[in-house]
Amino acid sequence: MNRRKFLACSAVAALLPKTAWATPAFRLKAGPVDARILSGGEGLTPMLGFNGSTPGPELRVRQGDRVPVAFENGSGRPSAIHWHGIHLENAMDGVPELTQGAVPPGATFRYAFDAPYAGTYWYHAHHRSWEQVARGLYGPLIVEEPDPPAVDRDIVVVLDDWRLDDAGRLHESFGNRHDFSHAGRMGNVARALFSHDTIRRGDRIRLRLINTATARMFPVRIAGGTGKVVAHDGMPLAEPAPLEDLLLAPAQRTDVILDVAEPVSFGLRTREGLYRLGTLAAGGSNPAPFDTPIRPLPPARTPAPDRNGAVRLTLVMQGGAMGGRHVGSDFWAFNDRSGMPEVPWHRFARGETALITLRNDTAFPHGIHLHGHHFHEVRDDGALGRYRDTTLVDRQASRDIVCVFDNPGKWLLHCHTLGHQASGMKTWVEVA
Ligand SMILES: [Cu+2]
Repeated sequence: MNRRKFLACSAVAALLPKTAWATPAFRLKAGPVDARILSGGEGLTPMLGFNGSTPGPELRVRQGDRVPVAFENGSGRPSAIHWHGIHLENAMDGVPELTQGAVPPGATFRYAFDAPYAGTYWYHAHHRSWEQVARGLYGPLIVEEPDPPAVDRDIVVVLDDWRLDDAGRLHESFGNRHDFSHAGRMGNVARALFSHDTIRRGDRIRLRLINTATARMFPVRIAGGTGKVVAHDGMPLAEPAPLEDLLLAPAQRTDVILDVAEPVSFGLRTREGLYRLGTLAAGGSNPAPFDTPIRPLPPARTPAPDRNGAVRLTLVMQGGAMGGRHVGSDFWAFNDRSGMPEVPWHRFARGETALITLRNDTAFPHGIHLHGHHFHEVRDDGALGRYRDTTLVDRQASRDIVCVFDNPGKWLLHCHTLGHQASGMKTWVEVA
């Protein structure tokens, strides 16, 4: 109930000329879909999706694969697709202001990129993203380890919210200035959507949580089993961490491995209590449950930072409601500058390490995303912490990150509250 399925995408090489692709290719056709967000008996929600569904199909590849994707734009508006978290070649990053032109309605754009690191990623529209992602143009992108951890089920859990009117249609308040200057477009319905929903008591399952919402932070409580957090933003933890309440900012992902004791429920923690996002019903029992400890995922071979030689930079988040300053026609700014500058905020030599202080001088939290790279969060004790592509900086707080800029090209750096990005909170860097 209340669960739409999004199906694994089949390889469709047969539909394309043999000479066009060396490996099986994916096809993503954007277009209108009718989504079942509300429970049965209530109306369908006209949205946009890929291959007939939102979320779009799960693209599942192996680490090191070349990933060709033909994007057919049947959405009726210009668009482009960003492959969030993948360290890919710059021309495939899907950012119309920076790396390509927007794909016109009816046209096809052929993406192709390598997937160097295993993990949980996602793809989403990056043109007028505050509207197109909210309309449903996104899906999961899973890069499997060469030797994946043994589990009974590998389940993608999309966390999202929607702003619906009484008839179940998307509220047409996209680009609302009040949303932009405050916390972004919040939905009035929130759910966890599962790629599979059959589990058994005694199963060991891998849960890949993805926050695809354009604005909502998801404080999530998982009940029904014991488990460990094994990765954030696709990147393995050196040691799995105890499963406690999670917090996912927009675009963040968390992988959990869980031993199922009973139905597994996902709750959104609110001031009014726990809001039910969804439940994996447990049918039957696994006759041979795992009795081994949950092991770390294989480590990613990522570049080692040179902290002694690091360039020091500060990026200050400014503006917004109650921000006490004007930033031109936009609401938000980085370092007194709103929107895309003509020149990059900083140019890095390829392989250069940077220590960047992200300082939030605003009254709202921001999840800051860097394209084409991951970076370490610096812990309070100064040690390198989680390795992420999107980091949450609380209101009136500051966070240091350490990044090795090893991927050449022009990379967007922006708030993933997409209305904040649209109204000023973005910039870019260049790696030469
Ligand atoms: Cu923001």
